[in-house]
Amino acid sequence: MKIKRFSAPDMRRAIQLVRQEHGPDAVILSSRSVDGGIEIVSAVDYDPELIAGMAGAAAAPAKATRPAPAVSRDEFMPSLESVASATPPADTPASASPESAQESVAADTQSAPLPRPVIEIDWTSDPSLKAMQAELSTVRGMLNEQFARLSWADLRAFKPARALLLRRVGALSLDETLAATLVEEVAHPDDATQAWREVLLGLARRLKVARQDPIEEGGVFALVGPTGVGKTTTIAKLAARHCLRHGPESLALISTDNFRVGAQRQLDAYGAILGVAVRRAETGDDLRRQLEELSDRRLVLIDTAGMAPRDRRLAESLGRLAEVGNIRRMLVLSANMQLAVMRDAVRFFGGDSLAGITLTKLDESPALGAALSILVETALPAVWLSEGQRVPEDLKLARVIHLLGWASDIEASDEPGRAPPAPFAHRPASFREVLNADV
Ligand SMILES: Nc1nc2c(ncn2[C@@H]2O[C@H](COP(=O)(O)OP(=O)(O)OP(=O)(O)O)[C@@H](O)[C@H]2O)c(=O)[nH]1
Ligand SMILES: [Mg+2]
Repeated sequence: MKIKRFSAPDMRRAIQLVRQEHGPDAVILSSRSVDGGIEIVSAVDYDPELIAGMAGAAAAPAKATRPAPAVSRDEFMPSLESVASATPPADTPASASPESAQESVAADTQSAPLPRPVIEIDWTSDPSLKAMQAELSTVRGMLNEQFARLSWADLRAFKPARALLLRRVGALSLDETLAATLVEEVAHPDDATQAWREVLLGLARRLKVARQDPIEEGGVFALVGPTGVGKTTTIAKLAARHCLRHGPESLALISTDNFRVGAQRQLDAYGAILGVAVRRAETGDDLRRQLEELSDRRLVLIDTAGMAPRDRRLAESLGRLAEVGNIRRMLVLSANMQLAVMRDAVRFFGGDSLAGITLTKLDESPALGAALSILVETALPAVWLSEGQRVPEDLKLARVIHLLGWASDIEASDEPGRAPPAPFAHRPASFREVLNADV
């Protein structure tokens, strides 16, 4: 790279000098008015990295406090034509001598006035790159589809028994990868009964449930989850069970749902029926104080406001719970939610810090696949299962056999001539026989 400083009485003359010396490829690095004329620094064989390095070094102290603006190559290096037509800025300080028409400036000179801005070209917003990106993602989608078809065709051609089994497992609406893994693990795919048993056992091995009923353990539980999944109803069911076993004195209910009119009243109504005091906590400090006062209670159940996982207020509400220690957060999910929605809820309502998952509305769920998949994916224990609106009857401590019973009975009921799902209570015995195992 060659850099030179040119001085001339006016811009037109200066440009001519640049052209004569550097030719049409010259790049103007800077221009300023000086006593009796104009001074231009230009370059040929331009090396942007060298310039950026020099400019960056020169601008380093300022960068610490304020980042340099991104400057495109065109903004940074005006063409000869645009500079020629521009008038030099009036307030630019003059210092160089006008006498010398041309003064050589070495590329490594310390004294040359070098441009200050750091060059940062944002290639990611280049339209041609964006178009290419879009095209690549279309091609990837098409390839994925082709591969998916190929694998199904291959499976049918070379492993017909597994293909049939995969179709049967598909009726459970499990996550596809989980379903494929379960089928792959089957040792006796040709024996349909044995193969189905192996699939269910594979699923059973992956499911966790609470060892003991948390109501018997006691402690402080907050039920969290999306809107309308049945948090308050589940609290009412748990409270009623607790009252039946241990009396109302050792139980307290707290509502932190301050967002909606009527939310408090719903819990108050259940509290009044059971003879249990219902408290209200508006802030983290408030909640801490209430819990201190209730430290002699065997069980404290906290009802929270139902919110969409991405709701801004969720962070505030969860922050309030996190401020106070020793609260076990129980995520409530409706079994008929889509798997993607469940994943979102797990992520936003606490992920690994959750104590477990309670599934509601099993009675309204055509398949349990999404619920079973989220339990397998998160390795969180299923705690309670709710299968209706009746308080307190329609709640059960989750057991693997219940979950599998629901899933497989619903699957079986799709077969013509099969009876619809039997009521919850009648399933386990026969199901144990099918599995021939203690789950
Ligand atoms: N079918 C059926 N309905 C249920 C079940 N659990 C709760 N419900 C009903 O679902 C509706 C919502 O229940 P709530 O307990 O108010 O739900 P929530 O999660 O507290 O709702 P928000 O506080 O608004 O977020 C009510 O009509 C309940 O009766 C269940 O297991 N099965
Ligand atoms: Mg509620």
